[in-house]
Amino acid sequence: MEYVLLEKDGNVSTITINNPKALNALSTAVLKDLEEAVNTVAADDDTYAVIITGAGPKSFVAGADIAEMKDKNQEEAAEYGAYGNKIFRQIETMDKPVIAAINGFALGGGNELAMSCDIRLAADNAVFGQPEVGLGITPGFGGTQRLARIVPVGIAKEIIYGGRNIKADKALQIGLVNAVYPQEELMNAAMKLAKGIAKNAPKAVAASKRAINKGLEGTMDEGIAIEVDEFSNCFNTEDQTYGMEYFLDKNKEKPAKQ
Ligand code: CO8
Repeated sequence: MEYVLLEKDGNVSTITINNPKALNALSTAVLKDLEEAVNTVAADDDTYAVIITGAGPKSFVAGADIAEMKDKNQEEAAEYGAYGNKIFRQIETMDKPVIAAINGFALGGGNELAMSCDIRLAADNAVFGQPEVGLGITPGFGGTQRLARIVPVGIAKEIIYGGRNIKADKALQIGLVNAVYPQEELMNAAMKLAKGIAKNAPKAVAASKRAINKGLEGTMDEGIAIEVDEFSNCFNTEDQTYGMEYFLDKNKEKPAKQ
């Protein structure tokens, strides 16, 4: 892959978007590599948690590639939007927790990529925004939908209609990110969180992700029914058998996770 680095540390895979000439903007070529990396980690049974970040000290992802987008017609724009959305939806729905480590600009498609991840951690130099209306378009990789679900709807509208960027401290205040770290500490913090999650039963973490995500799409009763399914299915896993046996009998040897 030319535009994405894929690394593995224990059970944690890190996807780094690397398009330095355009502050890691998402051209079709970058999206293709991102898709390949996402498919690879999604299919890797030994990856229990994933980190997505941007290469370099300045930018996570500065959005879709404006130079490439500029001359698209309506049909081509819809195709480009659908392609990005397909990849982001896969990140959102894959059976592994995904942490965005936001190391600088997260604008337009960059903020949308971060929002398709389960958890967002930011460096203190991070800048967030949906500047699309200034370019004469709406957000196109899910920004109108995800931002309005992650932060209060009035705040989402202010950010999207205003097209004004916000800094990391404001992103923390509105709940767009979980935490802000000094730039040089961001990746260690993301890895520590990922490894902490990866210590738990991966099937139970995946089931929790499905229950939360699917539950949020429906009523409370539907959500509870989804949780009952996911919870009871866990009783077919060795993680449950051994997890509970180990809790009750500390002399037992802890087995490898399923
Ligand atoms: N696309 C293409 N090139 C970019 C982008 C981008 N999004 N962002 C930066 N670059 C390029 C610049 O053109 C520049 O190239 P060059 O060196 O050849 O002149 C290089 O990266 C460095 O950028 P700057 O010189 O501008 O760096 P600054 O530090 O001065 O500014 C900013 C950094 C503030 C991040 C500035 O580059 C900027 O505003 N970038 C654009 C941000 C933006 O508007 N992003 C949203 C794009 S639209 C979008 O994401 C929609 C998603 C859904 C699309 C679906 C469509 C169907």
